[in-house]
Amino acid sequence: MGILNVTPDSFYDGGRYMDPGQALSKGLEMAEQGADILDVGAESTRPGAEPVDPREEWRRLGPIVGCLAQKGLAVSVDTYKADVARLALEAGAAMVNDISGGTMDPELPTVAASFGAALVVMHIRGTPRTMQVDPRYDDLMGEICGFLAGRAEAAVIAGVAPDSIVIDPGIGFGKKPEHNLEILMNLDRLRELGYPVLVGASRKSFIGLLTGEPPEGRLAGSIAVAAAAALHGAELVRVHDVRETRAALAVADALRRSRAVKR
Ligand code: HH2
Repeated sequence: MGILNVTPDSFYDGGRYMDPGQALSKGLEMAEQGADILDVGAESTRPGAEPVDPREEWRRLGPIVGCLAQKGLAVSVDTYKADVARLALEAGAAMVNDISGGTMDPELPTVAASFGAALVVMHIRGTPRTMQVDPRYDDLMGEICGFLAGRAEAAVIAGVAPDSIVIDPGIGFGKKPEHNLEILMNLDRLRELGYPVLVGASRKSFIGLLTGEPPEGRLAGSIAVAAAAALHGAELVRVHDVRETRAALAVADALRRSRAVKR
């Protein structure tokens, strides 16, 4: 899943794709490099971010979602707002990526269901504005699995087909660096819920803490995390750098398959 943020303030690609022409070129480039899904977002959800008005969100998204979908590409819209999701699905998006797991706008799963769209159900603790204020867990994996199981069930009750649901532990969304590492090493717990697992760790700050690099210097660390996530059971990874990640995943996938070979 290639990331395309049409925002002025995303933590890595903010301000680069506000011009629809540039956004479109980036989307097409990622598709050529091997992205199976293009995840287009118009509100940064980095720690401390403030919500964007839904009309402004759609003003940014509209030209991009429609154009990419018309080219036959699988477009995901990164929004937690049902009204924005509806407009994107009408314009041809095939997936809604909801960082709140349906908790911020309970109508969102119903909207996804009415279009027969795929739905990413992500775990978050709090809101982007508050989530990194000393997050604590008694049982990290148990609490994330409980949340995702409940939210996926709510989506199914709203009419989303179970095989259209993807779950995501929400790396960096109400998590300390050590939480992110523990999640990445325990993805098999999430797989037990029976849904494909998505991991989005690309260029996030815990990688910077490990490598000492700013977002611009976190490519190598991000590739290491994507490969590790794939080896531990992630079926999808959400990344800024499609070509490099594709190559790493080809190797990780070969390694994973060879584990299954019995001699
Ligand atoms: N991370 C971000 C945004 N959306 N969606 C899912 N499913 N999983 C994630 O981990 C995830 C997400 C944050 O990253 P990014 O879009 O690069 O930055 P920003 O929120 O600043 O736009």
